[in-house]
Amino acid sequence: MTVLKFSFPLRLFLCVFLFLNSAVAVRADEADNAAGAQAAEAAFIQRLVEKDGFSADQVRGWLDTAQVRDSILQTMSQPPETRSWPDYRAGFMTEARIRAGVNFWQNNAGWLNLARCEYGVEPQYIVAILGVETFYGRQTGRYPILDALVTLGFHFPPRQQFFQDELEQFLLLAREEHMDPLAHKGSYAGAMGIPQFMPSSYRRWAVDLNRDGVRDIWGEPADAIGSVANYFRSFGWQSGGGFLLPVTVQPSDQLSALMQQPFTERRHTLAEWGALGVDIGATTLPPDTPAWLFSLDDGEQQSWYLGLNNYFVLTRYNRSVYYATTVFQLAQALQQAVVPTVVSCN
Ligand SMILES: [Ca+2]
Repeated sequence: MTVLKFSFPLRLFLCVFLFLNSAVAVRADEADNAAGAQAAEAAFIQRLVEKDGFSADQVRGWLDTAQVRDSILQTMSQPPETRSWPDYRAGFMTEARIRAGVNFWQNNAGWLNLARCEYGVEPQYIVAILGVETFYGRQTGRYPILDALVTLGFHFPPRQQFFQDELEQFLLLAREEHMDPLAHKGSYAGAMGIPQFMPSSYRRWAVDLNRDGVRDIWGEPADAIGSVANYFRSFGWQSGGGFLLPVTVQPSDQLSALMQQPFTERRHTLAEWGALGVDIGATTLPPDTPAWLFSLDDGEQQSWYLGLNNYFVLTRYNRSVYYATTVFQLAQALQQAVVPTVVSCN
């Protein structure tokens, strides 16, 4: 290896030169980013004028009012979830969350029963989703939705199209529901209200369960409950349907390759899983039942499961098996803690 040696004045010159050079490069990057954001905003405004009938001044006004939040960009740039399954689960399956869930269930039993009758979704899964998402509405987010969606739509290139689309959906929602786009807060990613719906989900699936003329998933638990139930039904929820089958697995190259695929891609019928070396044991389920294979490692051993239809629907809310399994287990804990009521749907 050749080692270059420089005199002190030359080293000083090189240091200053390199520092100035990098500062110029950073400023050039910032200028490029600013120019890119400006161009994207101009295209966005034009789209909303032509496609949705907004006025250009109105959209420009909202974009200029929004505050770009560095803390949101930092959060989005963090590496993905690295907690172990036991740590993740322990963060949600607390006594306080179960107790608050029982209270929420009891306080909203009538709405939960109505949602069960109208959408066929059992109460414990709705309550569990709301418990994991926002502690039953206590933690619905502190960022103005407009700030979050503008920050990610124009200053976070990896997902900018998704967030620009959600911003468009949010402005359409505000117009339809007579909401002030500046008035509502949510998560750093723009998820809103007690069930944390993104704007596109709000427009598509939110319902006015309490029939007061407003779909309000921030302030009305009834509407939050109905909206989650409607969302689940839309993704194929089966009343009384199954969730999980514990299985044992014969390791093979084929299964190892399958496990490299995303969870959603690991779909086979029970008969096909059997042929792939997954031992299901005794079951009354038909052999053509679809199921998705996954495993959880509790630190001591790896446990294998086949997720059934309703488990898969839970992953439509959040694609993580940690998330879906936690919702399922919280639902079981809630069901055990609540005295069931007799439901009449007439
Ligand atoms: Ca309502």
